[in-house]
Amino acid sequence: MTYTSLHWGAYRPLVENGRLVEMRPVPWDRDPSPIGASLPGAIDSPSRIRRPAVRRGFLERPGGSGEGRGREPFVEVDWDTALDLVAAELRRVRGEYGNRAIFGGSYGWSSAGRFHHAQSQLHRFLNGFGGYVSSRDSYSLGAGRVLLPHIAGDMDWLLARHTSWDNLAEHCQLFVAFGGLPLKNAQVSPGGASDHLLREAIDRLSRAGVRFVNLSPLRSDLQGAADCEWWPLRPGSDTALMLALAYVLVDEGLHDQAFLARYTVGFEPFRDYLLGVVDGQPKDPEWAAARTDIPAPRIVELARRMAAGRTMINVAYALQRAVHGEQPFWMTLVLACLLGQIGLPGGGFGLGYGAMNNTGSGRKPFSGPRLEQGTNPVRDFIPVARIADMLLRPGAPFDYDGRRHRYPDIRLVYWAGGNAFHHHQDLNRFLHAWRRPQTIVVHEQYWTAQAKHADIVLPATTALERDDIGSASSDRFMLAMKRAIEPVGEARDDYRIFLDLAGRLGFADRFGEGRDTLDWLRHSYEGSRQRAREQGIELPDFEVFWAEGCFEVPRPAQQTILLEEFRDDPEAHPLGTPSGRLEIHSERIAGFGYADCPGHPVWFEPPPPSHPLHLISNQPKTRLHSQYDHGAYSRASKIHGREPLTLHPRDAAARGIADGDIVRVFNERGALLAGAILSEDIRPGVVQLATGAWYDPVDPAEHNSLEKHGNPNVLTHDVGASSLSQGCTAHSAQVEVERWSGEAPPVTAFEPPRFR
Ligand SMILES: Nc1nc2c(c(=O)[nH]1)N[C@H]1C(S)=C(S)[C@@H](COP(=O)(O)OP(=O)(O)OC[C@H]3O[C@@H](n4cnc5c(=O)[nH]c(N)nc54)[C@H](O)[C@@H]3O)O[C@H]1N2
Ligand SMILES: Nc1nc2c(c(=O)[nH]1)N[C@H]1C(S)=C(S)[C@@H](COP(=O)(O)OP(=O)(O)OC[C@H]3O[C@@H](n4cnc5c(=O)[nH]c(N)nc54)[C@H](O)[C@@H]3O)O[C@H]1N2
Ligand SMILES: [Mo]
Repeated sequence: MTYTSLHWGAYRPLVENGRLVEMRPVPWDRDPSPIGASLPGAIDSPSRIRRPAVRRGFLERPGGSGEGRGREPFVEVDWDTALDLVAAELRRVRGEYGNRAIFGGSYGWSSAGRFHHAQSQLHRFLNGFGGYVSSRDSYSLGAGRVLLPHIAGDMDWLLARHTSWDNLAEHCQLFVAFGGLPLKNAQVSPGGASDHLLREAIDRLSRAGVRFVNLSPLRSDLQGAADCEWWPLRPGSDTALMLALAYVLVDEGLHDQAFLARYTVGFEPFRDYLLGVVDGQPKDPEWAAARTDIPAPRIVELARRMAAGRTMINVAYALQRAVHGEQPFWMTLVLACLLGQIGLPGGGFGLGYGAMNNTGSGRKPFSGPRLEQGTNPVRDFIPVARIADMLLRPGAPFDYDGRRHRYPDIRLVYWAGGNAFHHHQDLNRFLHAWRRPQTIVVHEQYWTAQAKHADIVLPATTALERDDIGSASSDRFMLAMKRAIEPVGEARDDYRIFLDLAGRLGFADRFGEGRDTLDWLRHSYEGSRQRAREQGIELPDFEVFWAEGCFEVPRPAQQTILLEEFRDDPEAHPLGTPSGRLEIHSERIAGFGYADCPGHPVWFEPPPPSHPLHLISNQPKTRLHSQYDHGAYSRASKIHGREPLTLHPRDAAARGIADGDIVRVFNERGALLAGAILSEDIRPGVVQLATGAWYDPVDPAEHNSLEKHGNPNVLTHDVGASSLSQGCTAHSAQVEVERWSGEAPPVTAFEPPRFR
């Protein structure tokens, strides 16, 4: 059987006359994602990169000015010319500036197959070449990933052990969801989502009588629950609401003092802040009502309900993708500590149920096949979202997780499997930064803005065009992904590209170890067999797996309960925190002395808004990030070819905007065009524009050019969440919206660049 594992599901490709005609969902998937339908047609569309290409000015003067990026036409060249040029540039830059001048962070999701994971391939290659400046953490969980080890434990460790849905269905009574449980997001898990769980889980919990509270500016963030209240709180105010809930629990003596004493440290200093002993301001429901727009009596009532039964408190990743994003995550943990249900069935806390399909699956998190990356001799790194700062301010200091570092001086950027013109904030600022390096090499499948803004573009195969293994943590199936179609145009596997480069640079043996792709699959499969065995999972022989096409990871007999062992015996199973316990106050974080992230959770009063509408640039329902924005499913959602912007009818009326109008959305950083959708299901004062529309400026030669397709990152703010994490803060942005009355410029995002 031939399967293709994508981040949004497993499919059986239907190929006729060598062309992909349909992606059929696998029969066992309970809720297949329609995003698969975007592949046929897109894979060999005009957006596909078919041949290696070099920016004209770069071909004339390699390593010269970067000002022509995104502006000059490309020249298509043959593979040997392109690879010789890349090898020569790598050698030149290393010779002149050293490996510390090469940035290989290359953030991005690339594709689901584990061997052809582009970022891993690049890292292995650059390590073999003597190292590179790397990036840390993620755009997903920038603040959370740095905070959690100080106060509860490693983020991945926690995520892989979340209380399973079956346990919640039996024991949970109240599910309080900050940022909801978005079905749109649970289409996806990194590495694959072979069986979609969330819709059935919400249904099961509903039938078991679980009551849901959706605390979110969008009603659609929690759908399908029988008993669900929607509390449209003010975006960015969750910490104030959580503090007031905590206040009621403590004020009314509903907090679990025995739990606090045995399993936590640092309640007292936090309590003094909560009750206003420190600053004269109790964080009571009246105080929070003014900041959240949730009436004080409702806050009191919710706190009492939370203490009266078994309660799960869940927080969407989105809340920490904001200025001071550490605070709502920390407060989620503190609230759960006060309720004292951590480690018990059906209660405690969740960090992103609904953000990814596999969270709560209850399957053993055995680590599947992976490519060894080797070791990186270069120590320099950046927190991933500080890329524009790095390129604009070489040598400048930055704070991160208790230490001060300096930005390296980057001359060559190498990217494979990510799209910074999708993921980074304040793209107009980023464009300036992106013109600074001497050389930018990009491997891509499609003519994304990132490819269009590179010097040397090498065409990569898609998952359908190569053999691979699909496997994701806590997923149900491991899949044999067999090539379904021939490579489109002259596309090559990232592996082969790096192998050929390594040959030119004299380390092909070290990089390729004499293996072909199938040898590598066998080799990495054997590695995962060992790790599986440690979890009590017996994988079949590779040949058997490859012939059968799939392996179902057995479900453990027992339900999973997060931190159950810690609760049973905290001395025998201490957490990875400095105290071994949950930290309501962290001595370590306090010791860092950061004014923007003190030793316990606090509320930071937001500055007055620069514009009247809060922008939510959340994850898109119709694609993964920017991937397959040019596919049928994503394009069907557009309005006059532009990304839909949802706003409340009241805000629309005040601006003379009707449903279906083209609107201009702007702030001090940039402006874009989008198509208006009017909805009562969004909080007034908030507009929502999903991420992922391919960046499409009217005139690439112009500074701050109007973006005409609806990429929200021309509006978002490029500042770190705090000195602790430097996480990205996409959700802290305000905008104004107006009707666009002129002729609308045509969308050209999906057209290839000009060629000479
Ligand atoms: N405003 C705002 N911005 C955000 C967010 C937000 O909430 N709001 N969310 C952030 C988050 S959480 C994330 S994770 C990031 C996501 O940002 P990215 O992960 O960078 O986004 P993708 O669109 O998945 O980019 C992956 C790219 O890899 C290419 N690709 C796929 N497979 C291969 C391959 O095999 N080889 C090669 N060479 N290329 C391949 C795809 O064509 C695509 O262009 O965005 C962040 N940006
Ligand atoms: N279909 C699809 N699924 C995806 C992805 C995708 O691109 N497409 N991306 C995947 C990735 S990489 C990640 S990291 C996860 C991200 O998972 P999340 O970060 O949780 O996803 P978002 O959609 O950004 O946010 C979830 C919801 O939080 C709400 N929200 C935003 N700000 C606030 C706030 O201040 N307070 C409250 N209470 N709510 C707020 C928004 O209404 C939003 O719909 O999703 C994954 N799932
Ligand atoms: Mo993410």
